[in-house]
Amino acid sequence: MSYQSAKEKYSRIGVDTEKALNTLKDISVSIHCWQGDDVGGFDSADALSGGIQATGNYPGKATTPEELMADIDKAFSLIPGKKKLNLHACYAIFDGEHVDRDKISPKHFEKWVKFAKERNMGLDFNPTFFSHPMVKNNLTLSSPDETVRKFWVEHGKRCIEISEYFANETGVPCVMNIWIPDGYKDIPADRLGPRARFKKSLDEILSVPYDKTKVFPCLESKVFGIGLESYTVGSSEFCLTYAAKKGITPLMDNGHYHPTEVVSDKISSVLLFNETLALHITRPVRWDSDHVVLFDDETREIAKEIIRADALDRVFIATDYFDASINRISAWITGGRSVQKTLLYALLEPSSLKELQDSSDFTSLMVRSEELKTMPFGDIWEEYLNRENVSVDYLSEVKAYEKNVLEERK
Ligand code: RNT
Ligand code: ZN
Repeated sequence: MSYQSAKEKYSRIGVDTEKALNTLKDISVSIHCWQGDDVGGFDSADALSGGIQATGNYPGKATTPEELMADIDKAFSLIPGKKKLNLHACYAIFDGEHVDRDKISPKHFEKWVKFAKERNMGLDFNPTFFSHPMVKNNLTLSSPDETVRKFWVEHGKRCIEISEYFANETGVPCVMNIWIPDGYKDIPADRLGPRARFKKSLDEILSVPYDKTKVFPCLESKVFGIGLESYTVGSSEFCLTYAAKKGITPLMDNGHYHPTEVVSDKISSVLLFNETLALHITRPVRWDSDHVVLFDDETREIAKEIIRADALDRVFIATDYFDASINRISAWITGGRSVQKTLLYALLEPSSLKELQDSSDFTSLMVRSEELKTMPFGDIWEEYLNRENVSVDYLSEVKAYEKNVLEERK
């Protein structure tokens, strides 16, 4: 009932809600596994490092692969749409023998592949260049110590092989994102050297033969990390230029820029010079705090830029945040739904707005844009959830799971 009347209202402004709903259900969003255990992983006892931080101590955190998988199942059952699972190398599962990160291989991810296949899902991957004793003086791929640099190059190479294994097994291409924390707390005496070594390391990693239709290596830039405030090796300029020159995919995380810079404004430029673009959608509060993604202005603007550019087949959309202060399953669902919601909101934007801009009718553009904000968007969203067989209210399900499963964990 309410959907029918909302549909008519949108139709009057030239928007086809059926088309929007059909497009949305096929947009794949890669959900990060690391919200489930505060970026802990299973391969080492080392604390989270690399200038990133998960704050909070909400009870019930997953501490085994089985628990994390169960939590992912719960969260995914309440997130509508097509999903991929985004894994980090530190989530390797060792049955008995333990190998270091420069020696990991597909067999350490067999259980994840089985998990993904049973759910008809693709897998994305990330080498883990942090939380490890071989991170020396906050450096990995840019280290002046050849033993350290080589160790991490090997890790990167192994991860390309694992990514190709994921793609072959699941039949879905694997997006493999390289992010290194490397940087300096205080003013460096040499800015060029570390970046030159990083460039060389990347060239070495990417020299591993891989099928470019199956593995999409990405490079994620950053502005600063905690304890690494003065200099970041993998800056925006470095990563954008490297990716464009090498024909790999640049990755933009919207927590990785100065506070008044917005990723929504960067997407169009990057799309003009790169085949593909990858995004980490997060919510920075004053810094790269990785709060849960909400249905907020900037996330909506990011979604609009993807849709307006007609670039759904060129943009890899992924989430990246970690809040340990609230129920982690709820954090996953709220963030996952928010991304989907912003995409729906963007799909419901009338193309006539562009025409108003081109005819320089900025008065009408402002008025029409404001009118859009009170359209019955919620009714279309609810219709989507119903069609996806996902309940509108997830809080009661999350609370029940907390009581029955999370509270039982010691
Ligand atoms: C860190 C980057 C990076 C990580 C994950 C865990 O600032 O955003 O993407 O969040 O790799
Ligand atoms: Zn990120």
